[in-house]
Amino acid sequence: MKVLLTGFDPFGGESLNPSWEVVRQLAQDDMEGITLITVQLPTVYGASLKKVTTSINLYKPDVVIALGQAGGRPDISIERVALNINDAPIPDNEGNQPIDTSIVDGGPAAYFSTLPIKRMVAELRSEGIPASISNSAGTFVCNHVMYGILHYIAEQRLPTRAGFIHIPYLPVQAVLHKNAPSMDRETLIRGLKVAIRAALA
Ligand code: PCA
Repeated sequence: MKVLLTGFDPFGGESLNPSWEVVRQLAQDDMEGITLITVQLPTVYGASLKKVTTSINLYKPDVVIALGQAGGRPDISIERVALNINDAPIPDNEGNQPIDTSIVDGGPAAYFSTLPIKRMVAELRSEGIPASISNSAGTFVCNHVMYGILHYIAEQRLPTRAGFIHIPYLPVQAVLHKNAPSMDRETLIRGLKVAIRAALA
């Protein structure tokens, strides 16, 4: 099984992005039976999408899992749905801040994840890792990428399954945000391995 796993570069004044920290580590760990392709996406509207669709076209993965930071969330959240909207609460890493624009003009209002999201949550919890389904990936670059991946797969009629996972701050980030929850690196890495296996099962 070939899995394309993506993480983002830091944004919003953070010095790191836990999504890339996790992806970077997983690239070095061997996961039996899985060919893992890892790509870093810029936290930039448009450019992120271009890079991920180019990677899908190049590597032809069976499964695409994109990861992003969701500061303030307490657990590993498996996204259910991506909306056809860009509504940036802050500028992206190139200063773009689209407000209420479509990702794809005339595209469907939403796409559902094609990963087994309930199974992924159940497996994570059974391994003692806090996880839940999320019904909104937000309206920033993560939602943009999730929508764009699912739209590309639909348009190209690929058999590829895809979805998005948001993860909390690392403790080293959370100390700078009063009362923010965090999850440690080891748990995130273990959790992502469980989630990837569950997605492929
Ligand atoms: N999180 C942002 C974009 C990049 C990232 O890691 C988001 O939730 O949209």
